[in-house]
Amino acid sequence: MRVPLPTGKQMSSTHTPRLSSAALARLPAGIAVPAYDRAATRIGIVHFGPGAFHRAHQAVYLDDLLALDPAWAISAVSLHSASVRDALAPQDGLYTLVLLGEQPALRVVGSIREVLCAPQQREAVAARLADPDVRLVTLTITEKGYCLSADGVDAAHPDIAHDLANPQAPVSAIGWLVEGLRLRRARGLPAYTVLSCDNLADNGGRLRRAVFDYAGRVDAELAEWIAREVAFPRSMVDSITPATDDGVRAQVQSALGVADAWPVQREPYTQWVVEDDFRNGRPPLERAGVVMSGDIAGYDRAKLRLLNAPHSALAYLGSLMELESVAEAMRDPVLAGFVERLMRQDIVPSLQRPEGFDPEAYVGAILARFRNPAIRHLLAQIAWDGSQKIPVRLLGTIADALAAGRPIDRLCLPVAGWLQFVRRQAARDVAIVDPLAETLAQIGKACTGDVARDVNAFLALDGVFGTLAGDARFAAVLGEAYAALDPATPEAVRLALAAA
Ligand code: CS2
Repeated sequence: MRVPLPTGKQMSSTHTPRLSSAALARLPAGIAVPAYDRAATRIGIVHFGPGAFHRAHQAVYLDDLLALDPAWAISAVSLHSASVRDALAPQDGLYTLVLLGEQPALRVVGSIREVLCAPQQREAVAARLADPDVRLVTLTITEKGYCLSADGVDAAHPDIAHDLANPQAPVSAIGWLVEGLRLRRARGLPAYTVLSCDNLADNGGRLRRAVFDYAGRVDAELAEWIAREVAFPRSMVDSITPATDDGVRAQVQSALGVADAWPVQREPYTQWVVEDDFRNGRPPLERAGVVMSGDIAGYDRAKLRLLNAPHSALAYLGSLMELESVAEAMRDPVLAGFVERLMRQDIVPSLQRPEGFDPEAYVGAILARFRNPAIRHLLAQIAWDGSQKIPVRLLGTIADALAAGRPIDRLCLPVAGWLQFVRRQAARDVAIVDPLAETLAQIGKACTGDVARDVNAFLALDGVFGTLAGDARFAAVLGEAYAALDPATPEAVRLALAAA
C-alpha cells in the first residue's frame, strides 16, 4: 500500500535527528536493535517490492537469521516509486517495526542493507541480480504485479508489452527476473532461486509459468536454461499489517528519540511456510522460525480461503454498513456472525487439510486476530484491488462448492458486496483503487438496480470471473445476493446477512 510520506528532506526540517547506524547505540533501553554487526553482513537476497508487508514480515525473519548467518542481507528494490528508497536510504536502510500486542513492542530492523529504485538505478539493480553472492530473489509485488493471464503472462499488459520490446531495459518484475537470469547465464554464473511471497494460490507455479512464457517470447534458449536451472518454490505468508499512519510515526519518534520516516506495524502473529525447493543454496530459514515444507498447497489454500476471503467479506460488506476497521466490523454481531458461518460452514469443507491442520483451531485463531483491539486495520485498505483479490480468495471456493453440489448462497454475498461497493463508490464519485479502476467506475456508474443487467456487466470483466462467468447457476445466485443487498444501505445489508 502506498501512503504519502514525508520525504527525507521534509523529515530533517523538523530538526529531530534521524534513525541511522550511528543513532543505534544511543537508542533507549527496551528498543530491540539488530543483534549482529550489520557491516559484516553480505547481500545475498534481492527483494522486489519492499512495501510495508515485506518490511514487517520477511525482512524481520531475515533480521533474526542474520544473527546466525551473515550471508543473507537484503537489497530492496522498488519497481516504480522512489518513496521507500527516499525514506530508508538516509536511515542506512534501518526502520522500526511496531508489534501491536497488548503492550506495543518496538524493534529496529537491520536486514535491508541497500534500497534501490529500479527506474532510477537500473545499473545498480542489474549488478545486484548478477552478483554471485546473490542466490535468492524474492517478491512481494501484490497480485497485480505479476501481470498474469490464465496460463502465463499477459502480453497485452503495458509493462509486459514494453519489456517484450525492450527486454534489456525492463520495467516489470517478470522482465527484471528474466533480464537478471540472462546476465547470469551470459557470465557463467549459477541461476538464483525465485521465491514469490505474495498472497496468490500456487504463487511459485504461477510465477514460473509467467517467467517461462515471457522468456520464451524473448529468447528460446534462455527459456530452456531457465526451465533447467531455476527453482520457483511456493510460499505462504501471513501477518496482518495495517498501513503506516502519522500516529505510528509519532509513537516511534517519541519512543526512539529519533525520527523514522517510514516505520511499519503489524500484529504479533506471523507465519511463513516455504516449499523446500531451492538451487544453489538457501538461507537456513527454519532457524528463524520459517516452516519448510514439501507441499504447501494445503497451507496456501487454508490461508487465502479462511483468512483473506473473510477479510474481503468484512471489507466490502462492512464498508456498505459504514464501518471503518476490521475490529469494529467484528464488534457488529450480525456481520461477525455471518463471517463465522461463512468460514465454518462454507469454506472449511472446501479445504485440503495439511497434516496436523486443525480447521476449528485455525478459524478460532483467525477470528481472535480479527478482533485484536490494538489494531486499526482499515476496511478501505483491504477493499483495494478487488478485481485481483476476489478470484484468489473467493471464486475458487465457489467453483469447488458448485462442483461438489454444496450451496453457494452465503459465498456469493461478499462477491455481491464487492459489486455493490463498486457501484456505491462510483455513484459517490470516490476513486476505486484497482488496476481495473476505470472500467469498474464505468460499470458502477451504469448500474441501475436491474439485477441481470448489472451483474452481467461485472461478469463480462476480463480475467476476473474465469469459467464462472459462463455458469448459469453462479449468475443466478450472485444475482439473488446482489438483489438482497439492494439498496446497499447498512439496514439492507444487515437484514440480508442476518438471513444468510
Ligand atoms: C488483507 C491482507 O489487505 C488485504 O487484502 O486481507 O493483506 C492480510 O492482512 C494478510 O494477507 C494477512 O497475512
